[in-house]
Amino acid sequence: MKFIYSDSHKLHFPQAEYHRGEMVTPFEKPERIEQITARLDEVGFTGIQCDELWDSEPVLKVHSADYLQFLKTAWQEWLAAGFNGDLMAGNFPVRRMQQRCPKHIDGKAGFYSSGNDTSINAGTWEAAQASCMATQRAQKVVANGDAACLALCRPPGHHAGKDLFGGYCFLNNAAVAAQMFLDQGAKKVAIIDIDFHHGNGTQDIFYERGDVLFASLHGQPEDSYPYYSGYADETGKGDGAGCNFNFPMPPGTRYETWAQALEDAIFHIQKFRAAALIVSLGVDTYKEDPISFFGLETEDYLQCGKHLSQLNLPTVFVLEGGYALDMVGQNVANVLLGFEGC
Ligand code: 7XA
Ligand code: ZN
Repeated sequence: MKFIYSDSHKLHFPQAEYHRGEMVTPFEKPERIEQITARLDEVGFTGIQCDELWDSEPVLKVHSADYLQFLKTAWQEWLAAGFNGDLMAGNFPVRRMQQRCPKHIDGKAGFYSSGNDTSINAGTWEAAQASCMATQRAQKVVANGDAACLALCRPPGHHAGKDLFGGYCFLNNAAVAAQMFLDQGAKKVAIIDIDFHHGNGTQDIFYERGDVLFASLHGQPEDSYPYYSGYADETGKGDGAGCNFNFPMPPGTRYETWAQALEDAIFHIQKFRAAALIVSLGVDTYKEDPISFFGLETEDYLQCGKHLSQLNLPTVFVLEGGYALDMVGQNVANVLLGFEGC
């Protein structure tokens, strides 16, 4: 299998993250990609460096134009306001407040953000575009006949909504890949999100659309980020009614239980008759992940890949989370190896 990456991901390197009462080195850091690339090389996958410019057309179908403009100019506006250090949102338009975008960047940041966990620095916009471009290239590899391809995305994407960044995400790479299949003629596409965290951004984008099925397996919202979405009774609305499937699971969930949810999701995808599959591939379900609470083992990812291959669909894997640096490469590799029947 080929995997697509861009060295521009290194341009995004937030200084610190507020985590459980402390400022810490961000979990979502450049070394993640180095670890994964090294392991994928070792097991014989083919890495392709991607330097092209992105195509904004499918991106504008899943994100609003004003949000993309915000991302493009946010850093310059932050500097122009005289602020030092990374841009981080600190004020949010919560219940009963005005949903109007302020002029000042400090207010704008909160208007377009879901939390204070995701900072913007000088190279963030370029890195986010490169990450999205890697997805676009992987989608084209699959559209041109490869059974599957991995986009090694950094920053990740599944928490990015139509007009919101957060959870380390800016552009929703999985949504862009799905939109590309549709624009190329597919009638229906499925996205399965196996990251530990609920793919709230992807759900937001497709919640009222009937052309994309979204299924997410994740830590239950009672206990885990993003906290305010991911319940099983969120099933879609309007044209999208019945096309959204959430599988929230409690702390300590191990592979047997998790795999049952995977089978259920696969059953719904088969019934939907999707023409292509996008996998939001996070391996923060791993038992040693520092910010999550499931109990998957490294060998379980082989089985997971095998299950996904049962769908027998053209498949784009899009990297999301996974922060246990010593095993992140092997865990990602195992999903792909299992998918290929190794
Ligand atoms: O899949 N999403 C992630 O791995 C990022 C979760 C961000 C958690 C931040 C909580 N303050
Ligand atoms: Zn995650």
